[in-house]
Amino acid sequence: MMGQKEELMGKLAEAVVEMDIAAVEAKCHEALEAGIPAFEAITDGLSAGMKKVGELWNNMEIFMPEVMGSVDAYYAGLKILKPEIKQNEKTSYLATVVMGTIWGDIHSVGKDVAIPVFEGENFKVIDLGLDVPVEKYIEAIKEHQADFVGLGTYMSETFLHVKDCVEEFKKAGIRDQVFVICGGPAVDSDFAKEMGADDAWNDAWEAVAGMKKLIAQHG
Ligand code: B12
Repeated sequence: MMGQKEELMGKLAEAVVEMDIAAVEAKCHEALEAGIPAFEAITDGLSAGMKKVGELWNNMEIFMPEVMGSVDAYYAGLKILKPEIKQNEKTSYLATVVMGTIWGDIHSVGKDVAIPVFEGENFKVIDLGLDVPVEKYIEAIKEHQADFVGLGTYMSETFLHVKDCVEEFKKAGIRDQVFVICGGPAVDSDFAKEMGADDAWNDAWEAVAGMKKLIAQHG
């Protein structure tokens, strides 16, 4: 059974890489019929496929049309699996994350790939959308008593907004209540920290490891 499950998850991931929506949908149904928990199919199948797409993209082995094709296949699978996540599959959340693409920036793919990866790792995520003004982050941090605020910054210029964001969080008296984390291709961990954030990653899976580390270090 173990081997069969791994094989199916491998095929699901491969179908995402191949941009094959029909195959993704078929494999998702097959996974559910085989009794594989939806959460695991998202993490080990769909997200694993997007991870591979990210690697191929970074190595310039594929280009934007392929990335977008894989994202479409990914969403087609997510549409089938997400409603099947049983409440008891999520014992308790590790932490709550409010996140969105920062103002001046409308790149959405990175955020939409990162969110299910975080959810698959048992983080509760509230998606604030695109072009998010600082006031909206502040409101959401308070409303959801967030542990993390995720700033999606996909250009050098919008990465610089992190500094203003942190200043405004301080003014609102909430800076010490949340970990401020950033993501996107243009981020740099040291520079993010210089701007007052806690950390930054250009890879959602590395971010998960880093977020768990922050929780462990600070409680
Ligand atoms: C697709 C794309 C677009 C699409 C966006 C479509 C969409 N719906 O998102 C379109 C065509 C609209 C676009 C527009 C522009 N773009 Co553009 N775009 C890209 C491109 C090619 C791919 C981005 C992408 O989807 N990557 C795939 C995802 C999965 O990767 P990712 O975003 O890094 O996300 C991963 C991690 O960063 C992490 N992550 C993501 N979010 C978060 C959040 C948190 C909190 C954490 C912890 C982690 C995390 O998880 C993901 C998985 O690991 C990049 C090139 C590149 N190298 O990235 C340029 C790029 C980002 N764009 C760029 C530019 C300049 C622009 C434009 C200004 C172009 C123009 N002159 O019009 C406009 C800006 C519009 C605006 N105001 O935002 C530049 C930015 C350069 C810079 N360093 O400043 C890039 C780098 C291209 C380049 N080399 O010049 N773009």
